[in-house]
Amino acid sequence: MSCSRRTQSEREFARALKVIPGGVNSPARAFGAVGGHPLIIDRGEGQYLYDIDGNRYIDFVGSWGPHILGHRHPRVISRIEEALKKGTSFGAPTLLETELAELVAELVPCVEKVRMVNSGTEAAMSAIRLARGFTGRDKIIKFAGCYHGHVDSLLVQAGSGALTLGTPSSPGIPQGCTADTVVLEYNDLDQIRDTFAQQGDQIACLILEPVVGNMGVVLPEPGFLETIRELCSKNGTVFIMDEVMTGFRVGLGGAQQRFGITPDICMLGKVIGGGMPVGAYGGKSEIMDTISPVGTVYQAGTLSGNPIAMASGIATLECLKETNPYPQLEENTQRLTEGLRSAATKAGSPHTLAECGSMFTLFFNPDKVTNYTISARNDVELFARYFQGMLDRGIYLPCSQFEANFTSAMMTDDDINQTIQAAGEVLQEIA
Ligand code: HOZ
Repeated sequence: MSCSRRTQSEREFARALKVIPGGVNSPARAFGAVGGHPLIIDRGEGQYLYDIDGNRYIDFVGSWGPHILGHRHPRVISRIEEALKKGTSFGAPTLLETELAELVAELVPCVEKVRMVNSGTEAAMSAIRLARGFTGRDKIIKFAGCYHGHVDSLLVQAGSGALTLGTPSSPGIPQGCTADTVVLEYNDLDQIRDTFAQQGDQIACLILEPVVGNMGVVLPEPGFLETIRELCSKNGTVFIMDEVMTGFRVGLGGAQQRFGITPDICMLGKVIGGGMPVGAYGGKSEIMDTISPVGTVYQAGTLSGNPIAMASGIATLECLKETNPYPQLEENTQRLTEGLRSAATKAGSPHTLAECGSMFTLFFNPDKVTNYTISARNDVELFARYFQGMLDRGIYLPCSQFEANFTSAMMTDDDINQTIQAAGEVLQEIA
């Protein structure tokens, strides 16, 4: 299938540019690193996206993670429709909020209590404030290449769009906001041990992505999460896992269940909203009860726990719980990455592949990517050519070498074969 006719998207993007900065409502979508213009999407159905020119694409973005069940899953849509009949927002408690909170507490190991917000950024901002309020300390540890939304204190050597667009730290953030942020290299245990030895009693929290999805997929090396758990417990530091991407994605109980390491607090987003704007942070009651109105750490939101978003999240988590698509998802993803690996080897492209559950990255880098320094050496020009070649063949990938690819439960053998075949052609072409 050739999808080179994208004239309507081009025209409509030019129109958007006049009234929206960069034509997009989030910079990661702008195609800045790959050239050309974004597709303007008309609709999604299962594993496919359709642009306004009528082209169909196999979707490996899945709205950057939420659509593990594919687009417009019938159970999700019908639950949303049911909720819509009752009203869109009340600013008062509903049964749906308790129902989703109960599901999250049942499925996610660290969660005893959970607070719903509207995005991953909001969850990160609130979790950091909570940890500081709970411990009475100011310092936080984050890792280079991890991305936790556009929170001021965390937008330092950040991944995702910040890394893609070459601005891993942003103007507009007063120096004071990041003065208490200690940035360390992912997977470097010596650095972490030294930092705790020197300032352990001042560190409110350590925040990380347990499997990084925002400098491409980077896995924790054996012992990394275990040692962090130990050091945090010993030093009275709140261990925050950012499971916005990995939650309900690398397994029903997220990365914390997969690796058997329980943080004190975790952040959730993406899959928990089933495609609606939801974020959440939850953990031990002892810590969560520091939040207002039980405690004094303030955090609020007019649309938090929105009934339509809750309905979408409940349907998604119930469906995941009942159907357990994870083994199949993992098998499909492995078959795909094996195919990509042999296509890249055959074409002589410098590459490594990383995968976890239904997340993966084909790195244009001959070295195993274990941290930000190595990921920064990826051949982004080669990636841009690969991306465009795949798009022309009806395969929609994240428009950045530094974002995770996601498979969905709707993908068939044919979709996987078609993707491997396309990659083989493109990699030969650009070699
Ligand atoms: N946070 C997303 C990437 N890791 C980007 C979201 C978007 O631009 O839509």
